Amino acid sequence: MAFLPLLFLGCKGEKGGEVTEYVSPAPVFCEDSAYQYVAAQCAFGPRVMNSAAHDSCGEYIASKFKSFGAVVYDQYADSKLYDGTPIKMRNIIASYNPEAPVRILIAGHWDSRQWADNDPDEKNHNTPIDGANDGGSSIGVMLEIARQLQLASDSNQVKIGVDLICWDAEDSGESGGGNESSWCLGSQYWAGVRHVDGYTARYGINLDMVGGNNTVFYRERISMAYAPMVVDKVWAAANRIGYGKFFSYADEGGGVTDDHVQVNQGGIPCIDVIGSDTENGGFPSTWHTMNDNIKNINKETLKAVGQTMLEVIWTEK
Ligand code: AHN
Ligand code: ZN
Repeated sequence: MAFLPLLFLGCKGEKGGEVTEYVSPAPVFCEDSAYQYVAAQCAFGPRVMNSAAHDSCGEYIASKFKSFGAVVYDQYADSKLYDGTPIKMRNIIASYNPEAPVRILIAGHWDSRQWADNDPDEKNHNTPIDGANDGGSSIGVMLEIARQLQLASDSNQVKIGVDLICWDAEDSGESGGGNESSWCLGSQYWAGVRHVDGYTARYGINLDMVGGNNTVFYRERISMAYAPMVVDKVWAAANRIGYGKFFSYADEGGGVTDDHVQVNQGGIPCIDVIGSDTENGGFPSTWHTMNDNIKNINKETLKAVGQTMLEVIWTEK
């Protein structure tokens, strides 16, 4: 019995060498906070273009980022939906260490779709959606990242620049395929006119539908074509810290027209972390339906993505 404590002094691997457990330098991502930020966005009502709920939620998002110590830039711009409707867009960019030359960007859209045109019930096809997952989840995760960037102890402060970009007008595109340029209007604008002259980043990670049930992330095709090293980096980070169940290496992912395409075309390698349904590998079952609401937000999914993002940020040199 007296020798028992010795068993805990060290761990020997198969070949007799010391095995040390991986200790991440990243802080702990709080999924309860992220969830609250998703709920807060949904409480404004659907964030559809040109609506009061949209504008109030934009104020909420910008003020939250400011309260977490970010330098916040606004990009206001006029655009038009595919049917010709004029819209007022606002991209919101929250920057940490704005002077740092090495930067990474994490992004997601904050608007929600004005038509539940994938709803099983046809009479909902012109009803706006809450976009809890489609829009809200990305911003919820980004707000919690911002809170952790501020909260980090003096000795664990991130030294690289981090930009959290909230795209507007991503989700007013024409469904059915074929009209690719009708989507992602906010990021299209930003790809041409940056929030800071000459802005660039080492790479980008776009988040889309990162808070649903039965969610898995596959290596999206366009990301693999433009930024395979970034895909490798993010999937390796997730798998290293125990989220391999969410970040799958299976060869399932198709290509998706999303905001990362614009960032890539703007010259910054960028991937899309976009949720797929574990059942059929397609878009989540709530996608563009009335069920995309706070009741169908899953904290475990928010945690897997949020903790992976902190891991990537805190291990970037
Ligand atoms: C298309 O349907 C062409 N793109 C989907 C991008 C998207 C919409 N992500 C969320 N909502
Ligand atoms: Zn959508």
